[in-house]
Amino acid sequence: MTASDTESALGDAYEAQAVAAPEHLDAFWMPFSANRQFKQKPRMLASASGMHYRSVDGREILDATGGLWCCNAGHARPRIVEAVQRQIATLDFAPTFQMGHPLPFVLAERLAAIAPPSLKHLFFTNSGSEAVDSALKIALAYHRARGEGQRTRLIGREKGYHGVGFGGMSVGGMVNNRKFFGPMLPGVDHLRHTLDISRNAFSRGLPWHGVELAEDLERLVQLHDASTIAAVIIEPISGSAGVVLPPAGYLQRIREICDKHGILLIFDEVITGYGRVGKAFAAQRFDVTPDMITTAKGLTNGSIPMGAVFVSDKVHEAFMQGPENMIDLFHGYTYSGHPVACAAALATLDTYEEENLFEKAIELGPYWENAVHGLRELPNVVDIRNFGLIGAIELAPRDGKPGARAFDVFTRCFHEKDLLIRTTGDVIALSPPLILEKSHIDQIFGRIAEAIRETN
Ligand code: PXG
Repeated sequence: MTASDTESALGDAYEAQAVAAPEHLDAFWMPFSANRQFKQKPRMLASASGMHYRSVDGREILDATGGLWCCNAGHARPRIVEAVQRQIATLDFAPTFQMGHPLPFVLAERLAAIAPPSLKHLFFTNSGSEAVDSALKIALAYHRARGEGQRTRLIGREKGYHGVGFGGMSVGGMVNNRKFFGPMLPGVDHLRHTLDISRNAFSRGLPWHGVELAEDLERLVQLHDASTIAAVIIEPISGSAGVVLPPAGYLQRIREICDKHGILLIFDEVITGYGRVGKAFAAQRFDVTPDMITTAKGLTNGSIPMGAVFVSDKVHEAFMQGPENMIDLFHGYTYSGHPVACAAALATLDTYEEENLFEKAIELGPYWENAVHGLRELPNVVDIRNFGLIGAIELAPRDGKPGARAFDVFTRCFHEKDLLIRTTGDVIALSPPLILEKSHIDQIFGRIAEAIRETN
């Protein structure tokens, strides 16, 4: 056997291992999962292409969740695959601490070009959680650099999800993500959430009621004093807590109050970024510009882990004072600006651009909206929410068993309907790849409707 025969035999062996159902499931402790339940009846994906996964038992599964809100351009896109393959063979790793390589510079410039005009500086991470913790640290250090180091308080919102670092968890507002882990960061407070089914059920697009909830921020300023508050972090649209939309005018009002009091505003766009709502970022769709935007997921189309914080000129400038030989931000990750992740991100941006994918949520939005609201009369449906290519169907919980009904719909969809959806509590949350066509929308809602009807 020649060396290249040996290599290709090894390649075949790796490939075979990646698509067959594994014999042993015990060692992998799965994240955010009911491990024992899963391991009794696994749901296992082996390969993917375009709008579909293929399961280890050979079924084609229609992906209505973009993986986990990441694969905005669909799966296994040729440009991304090739860019990653080439880059890993050219430069597998290079440090970015006091060293450089071209790609993060090129990528940062490309990203700045699609961001709101004042957000021109990019800090790279490996995940949304790290992007959030980086943004919170930048906010604290920004105030200190300007001589307002007493501004240390961080404000999040109920039902917010900002990942799982101690910072993101502390400003987050989902009870199960918080209650097991002790006191978290001190000096954090929360705005009330904006979900109000009693007034806004079955709203199409943004809900009309609730703009006054933005005044909560004014109330917290009265309680703590603006001089103690560093930043407010919110998702323009919350995803993990079950798709919570901002009432019309709410984000504008939050921006005004932040401006009035010198508080930084951070939009966590880990799920709304990269075309999910019909522009590159929700900030542009809602015409509200924050001081920082945190992103991940769609940045590389989910292909290689990467996150990015977009930082405003104003914030960045505060760090570029003092002696030039001083490190300006004592923060970073070994893999900040990893060459393979950068290559994946650049090819992802090319794919989005070539296929005009940031506009797809506007083009298909009305069809999507009609389709999701078409489920309104089904049993147990208590609310339907939508914006861009995001949809949520909220079911009434079973007595004493919150989440169980939606989870049954989810497993029925996977095993019997060849459809991947995502549920959180009793909410079915949908975020399909932006390459979908009307026929996929019909399939998604046809199959979900059957599953809801068959679930008691
Ligand atoms: N911020 C937001 C707004 C997110 O949605 C994170 C931060 C954390 O990103 P990482 O890359 O550290 O996971 C997220 C992640 C769901 C779901 O089903 C959403 C996320 C993750 C897993 C599931 O809604 N979002």
